Amino acid sequence: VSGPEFFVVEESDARRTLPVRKADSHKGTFGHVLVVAGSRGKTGAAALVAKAALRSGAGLVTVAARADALDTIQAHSAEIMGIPLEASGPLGMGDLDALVAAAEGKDALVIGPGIPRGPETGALIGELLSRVEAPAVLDADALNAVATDLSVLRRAKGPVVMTPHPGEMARLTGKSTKEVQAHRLDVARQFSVGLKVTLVLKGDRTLTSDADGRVYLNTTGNPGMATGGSGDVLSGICGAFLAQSLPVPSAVWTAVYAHGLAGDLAAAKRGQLGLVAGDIVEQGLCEVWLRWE
Ligand code: NPW
Ligand code: AMP
Ligand code: MG
Repeated sequence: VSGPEFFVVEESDARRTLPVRKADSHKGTFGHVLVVAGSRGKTGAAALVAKAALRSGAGLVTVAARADALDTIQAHSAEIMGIPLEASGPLGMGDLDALVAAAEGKDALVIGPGIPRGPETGALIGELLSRVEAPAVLDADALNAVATDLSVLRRAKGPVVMTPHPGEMARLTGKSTKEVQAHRLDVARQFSVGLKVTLVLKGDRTLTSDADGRVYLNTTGNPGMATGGSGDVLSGICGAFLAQSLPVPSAVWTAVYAHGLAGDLAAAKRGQLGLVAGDIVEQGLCEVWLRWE
């Protein structure tokens, strides 16, 4: 821990954040995550988010996706519940009522990995967040969707967490990926303070910057995690921690730490070349929890 506004997250910090599961707890105690993710051709993204959330202690996980993708998403895992979005094409205002209904009673939302994105998707996400109090994680194509008009996020009722990789951060800020990478700390801090969100700038040494400009540096993870779907796993872990009522930003920097450590433990079994995103969930996360229990 170094300086009043800059912290290096230690394993003991992350471990302390996690809730102890009391003997009389039940699935309702651990929250219900709504995952708005996946589409035909990108069903895996939604499955990875949902499985990561289930393996990170969420009580229940429901995926809302287009009907032509939902069966395939659910086929990845028996524990995933589903809500079909009956319209067709990219997500837009026509999906608002269904998503507001789906969000009712949910404790956290994860929006974005593999969603069908179109011209109305950003406005839809803004409108949804203006009607839902639960914390929301925006990742992947939800970030690309709101990038055209970030002001839609100012109406959000609950805490907003955004998890861009450097390419997505470039789209969010209008900078080049190279500029983002050259000034990671300043870019992350300026964005999170300006929009009053918790911003995770991913990559080697992921930074989590909170709405007050405190920045948390992560030291776990390895280049074996540079493989399709790794980020989708992180958004699922974040969603599970938020659904379990961990506050921002500690829910977020703990998720980042655990995700990287899971990647390190999975790489020790698979090798960095052999590592795939599903291994972070299946080979890594449970090892982290065992180590921390
Ligand atoms: P370059 O090439 O360096 O200029 P995109 P995506 C940059 C879903 N998925 N450092 C880099 O740019 C996702 O959830 C579905 C520097 C790279 O070419 C999304 O919804 C899967 N640059 C959708 O697909 C598994 C970096 O960004 C470009 C960087 C598209 O997501 C895969 C790629 O980013 C995937 O998760 C870094 N560390 N990281 C499934 N199984 O269904 C990234 N970049 O164009 O936003 O595409 O991230 O693949
Ligand atoms: P995404 O590009 O959205 O799939 O996210 C990739 C995930 O893998 C992020 O959590 C990154 O921090 C992580 N990752 C990718 N490359 C590296 C690396 N070289 N070192 C550590 N973590 C990485
Ligand atoms: Mg991603």
